[in-house]
Amino acid sequence: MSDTFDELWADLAPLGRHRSTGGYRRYSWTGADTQVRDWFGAAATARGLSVETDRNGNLWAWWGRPGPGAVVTGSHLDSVPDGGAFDGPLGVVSALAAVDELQRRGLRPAVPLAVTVFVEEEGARFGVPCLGSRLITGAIAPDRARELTDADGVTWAAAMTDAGLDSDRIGPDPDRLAQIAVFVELHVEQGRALVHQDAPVGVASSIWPHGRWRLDFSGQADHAGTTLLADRNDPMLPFAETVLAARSAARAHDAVATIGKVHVAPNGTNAIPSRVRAWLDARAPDEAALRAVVAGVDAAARDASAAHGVALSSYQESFSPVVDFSTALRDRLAALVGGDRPVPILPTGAGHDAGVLATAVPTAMLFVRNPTGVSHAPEEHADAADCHAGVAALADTLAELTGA
Ligand code: HGY
Ligand code: MN
Ligand code: MN
Ligand code: MN
Repeated sequence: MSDTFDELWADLAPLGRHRSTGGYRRYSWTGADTQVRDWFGAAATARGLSVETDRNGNLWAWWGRPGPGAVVTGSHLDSVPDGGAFDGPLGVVSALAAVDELQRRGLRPAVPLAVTVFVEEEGARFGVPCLGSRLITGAIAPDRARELTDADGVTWAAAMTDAGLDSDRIGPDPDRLAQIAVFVELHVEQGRALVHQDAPVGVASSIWPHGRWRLDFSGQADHAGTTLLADRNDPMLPFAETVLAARSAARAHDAVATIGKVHVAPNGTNAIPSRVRAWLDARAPDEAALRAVVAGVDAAARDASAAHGVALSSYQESFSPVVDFSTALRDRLAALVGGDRPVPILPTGAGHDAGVLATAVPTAMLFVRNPTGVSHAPEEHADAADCHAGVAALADTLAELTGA
């Protein structure tokens, strides 16, 4: 089993990696995305799986005819800017290696089994995370998805069309959801709980509620050298105060808040900006705390904008309610993969397609130990032995759930 995982991993690893940062830039419907989608299609076909693309651009590789009672496993291949190698791909590669393991054991699923790759999980190019799974479940309106744009103003519809798909067909896929008896996603842990509990594999209990908000601070562009301070309406000032306010609001509510993406216009050294556009990513253990964090940030942004004669407009771009995975399924997997050792059952602050699908079908997640906990960065890592333990756990899970 480990050799097929290692081979798959070695084939995928170079695709979409940036030579100077070592990070991944696998953005939906770009050349790098085409490379990894083609890699997946070839690897799945080589295993005798039949590959299809659904109306929303998600990939499905079937073992057996697609049909009701299906057990589905998979993740995503797209990345954040300069992301790590494991976030997403570990779930896809482990799923293919788990199919190899079932075949090596001479097992055949008694129900259809599918390996999936969901599009735009990170929302790195078009802004809304888990777009592919949100479209399937109806969590986002097709027209809104079609009109999402990237930094260059390219719409999801245009980019999808350029990739050879028909964006007119995107939208809810109830027939496909009706086929799914259970969905299991394996993912690298984005934290250090498994390190602290000295376990290679864990099971997810819940996903924190989280969301993304866009804040537009609009001021007056002017000359950096000739405009007196008293005459300025500089949007950079309320923006800066809002960044600090986000940190204190998060601390006050045992939450996390990040402003990691900013667009400054016109972005000139000697020009006071006309506009600063910033994105807030906020997450908390419960929705009341999350709402309190966002309200705190919004109030601070409004007060600071008024004080500097700057206009503020804010938009909620995405919101994900708390996800509590099915305890029966969660405990069944923990017993199955743990053997004689208890398996850690962990909450996470990271969003996943499994969290979106959990609104429609029974869903579970397996986590694989990440020695440093670092994620969304080139340093993200999982040791080979732990990756192989994850494949074995996923293979055991699929064997059990498919009645193989
Ligand atoms: O942002 C997240 O939580 C996930 O990595 N998409
Ligand atoms: Mn991620
Ligand atoms: Mn992920
Ligand atoms: Mn000049």
